[in-house]
Amino acid sequence: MTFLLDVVSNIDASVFIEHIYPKRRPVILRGVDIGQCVDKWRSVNYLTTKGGGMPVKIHVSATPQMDFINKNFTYKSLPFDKFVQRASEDEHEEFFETKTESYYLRALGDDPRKDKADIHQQFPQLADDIQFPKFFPPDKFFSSVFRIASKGTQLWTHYDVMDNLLIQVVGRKRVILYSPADVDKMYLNGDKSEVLDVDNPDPERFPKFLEAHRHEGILEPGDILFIPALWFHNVIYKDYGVAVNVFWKHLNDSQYDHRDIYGNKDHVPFSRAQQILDRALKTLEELPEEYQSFYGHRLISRIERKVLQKGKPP
Ligand SMILES: O=C(O)CCC(=O)C(=O)O
Repeated sequence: MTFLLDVVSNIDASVFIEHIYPKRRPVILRGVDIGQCVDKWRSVNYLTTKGGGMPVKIHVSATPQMDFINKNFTYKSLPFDKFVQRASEDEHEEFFETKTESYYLRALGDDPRKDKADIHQQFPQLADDIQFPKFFPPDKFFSSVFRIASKGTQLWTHYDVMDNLLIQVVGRKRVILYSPADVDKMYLNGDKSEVLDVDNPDPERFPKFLEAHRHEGILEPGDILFIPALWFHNVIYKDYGVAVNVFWKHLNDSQYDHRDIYGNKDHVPFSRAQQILDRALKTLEELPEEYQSFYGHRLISRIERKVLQKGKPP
């Protein structure tokens, strides 16, 4: 079943905070002032000249549908200006594998092993062009991530643990989201879904995915998509595209893994619960197999009863 994402126009911070944020549902926000980037960054020449030649690590793939689980792409490094030039064109004079290869930048921090991405740190020459809406307290800010890709690039379906404003600056983007309530239909491998082709999922391999509710919309330049933590999302760049997303913390600091730099490491209580479960399952191995199965089902029933009592996420 497909639902269209709600589009809400010209709202200010108080409407977002009081009426939209508490619902914890994705929504497209149109007409919010994000600064001059929408006009300025439309020009590839402006972006390359201002952005300069700092090396950036990018994903390069012969096919536009990028697959993180089977890694059908390679990581390469290019100067930022060269990368933007290539991402903005359909065919490349210089290339790594094929002249129609796709490029994707997910900007990293200064030290990619330790630091979070922050557009003000890595791209200060461009950062002043974009204004982030004041929709959350500054001390809850986590990271701001430059995302630039070739036309047609599709990013695998995944969830993040932070709340997210995906600010679309250049080009149109199709976004598809699935509620956390559909987690058991997503065929997860960590934070990523194994269902690569969300438009034509293999019914033999992924029968339950067909029952997931799909929430779909098109982002136009200047739109912002609010993606609440744990909502699965998949994007297709309908054009060469430039976006910045801002992650922030909805929960207390202590519930996030302090080693997380991407905003996708599971919450600390869940990681602890998983370790405890591993120990519980190991303990059951003291019994013969058919007893393990019996008590395993009792554990599942307990978890189901407990989770159902808490109500379903949106
Ligand atoms: O628009 C993109 O490139 C991907 C967005 C995304 O995955 C995110 O903001 O978490």
